[in-house]
Amino acid sequence: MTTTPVDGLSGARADAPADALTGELIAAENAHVAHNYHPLPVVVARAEGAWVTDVEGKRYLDLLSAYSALNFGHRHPALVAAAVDQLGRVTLTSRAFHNDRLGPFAEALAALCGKDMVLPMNTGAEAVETGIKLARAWAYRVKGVPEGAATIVVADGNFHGRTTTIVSFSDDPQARAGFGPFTPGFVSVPYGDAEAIARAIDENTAAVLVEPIQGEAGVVIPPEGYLRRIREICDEKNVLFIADEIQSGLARVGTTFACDREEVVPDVYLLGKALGGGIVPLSAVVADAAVLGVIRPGEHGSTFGGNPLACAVGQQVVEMLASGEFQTRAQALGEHLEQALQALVGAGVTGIRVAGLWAGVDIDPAYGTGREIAERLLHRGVLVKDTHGQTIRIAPPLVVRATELDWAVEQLRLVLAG
Ligand code: IF1
Repeated sequence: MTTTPVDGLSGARADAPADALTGELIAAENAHVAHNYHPLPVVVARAEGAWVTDVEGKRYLDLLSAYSALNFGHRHPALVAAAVDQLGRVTLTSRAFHNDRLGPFAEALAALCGKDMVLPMNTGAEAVETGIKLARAWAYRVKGVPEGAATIVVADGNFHGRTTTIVSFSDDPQARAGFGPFTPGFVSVPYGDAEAIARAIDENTAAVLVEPIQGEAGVVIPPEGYLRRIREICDEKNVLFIADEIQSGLARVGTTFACDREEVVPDVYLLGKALGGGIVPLSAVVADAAVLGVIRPGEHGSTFGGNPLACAVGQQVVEMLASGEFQTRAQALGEHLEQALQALVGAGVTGIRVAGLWAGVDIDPAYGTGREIAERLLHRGVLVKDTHGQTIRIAPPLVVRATELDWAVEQLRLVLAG
């Protein structure tokens, strides 16, 4: 775990950038915000489309999209309009009462997923936690697993959020150290190996929970047929297939869902991030009534879950996905990006993995760490995030232009060329 030395007096990072206002704002953050992140030394003040502007007026091409929460770009006009319109009506009722946005949003989202029902939450982790509780309740009330005995099969290298139950089945020491004791009831098997899943399933297994493409692990794409085989295994063994599409979903990989790449429909979709349009936190668990119907009044919920402001934005997101234009753009731009990145393999890049407009780029250690490359790219006006040491993730807003991608890859080539 790398920590940048923080000056106890000013709180400024030892690597605080030269610009005074940037330095002041970072110092204030260091003094008053928990150090649970190590951000790049840039302070964003404005953003539009694929570009952000920092407090010094410098512009950067955003290739992270807030980890794919900004698939539609910063402040997409249609999404801002939906939010502003709803701000003038009602923003929060709680689910103690109905509101006029939740039903239409849930109907539209369920239709997009080819399912019956939606349980609305706020963050991705809440959707994952809801999926875990749903799978267990379904196991006890439908499958007949003895109460308290349900297990869920997960994959090594997973990332599903930061709650204590979720990190209970993480194999990342940094995500777990210091946060035990952990929640039992999870069995982890190698990612990409469907037969390992089959072997891990027994009579108490409620569900299989996987990312169709692993994000935090560095855009790890499973072998062709992996998702289809999970579908078959879950059908054979009466186990729920839960797909965490919180990062891979909503057009990011060139299809509405990553599961669509293998024409697979999971029993449960976990959605989040871009569902809120990059404006509000919005997540959802989407399934048929035969599954979601097991949750009874008073058994689960959230103060903001299903609030009218989030539902208004979420319904606009669903509408924007209905045409397929963002999916088509992601696929076409992803192919363009892959071609450009391929030219760097052997020249500072040791490997690339691309699915739609989502790439993992492995940096040759001789050229620096992922973090060092990200810092050098920052100074060239490109924002990326490193992961697991040597990999940088590239996930531009789907509104990015091909010429902007070319420019960004050229900046990477120049950084690697030293
Ligand atoms: C952080 C990672 C990405 C997710 C999947 C659930 C969640 C996430 C597949 C939880 C969230 C975020 C969390 C954020 C950074 C980012 C991340 F690096 F942490 F792992 F994208 F890869 N399922 N991922 O990717 O959703 O509760 O955050 O809304 O925690 O640093 P959330």
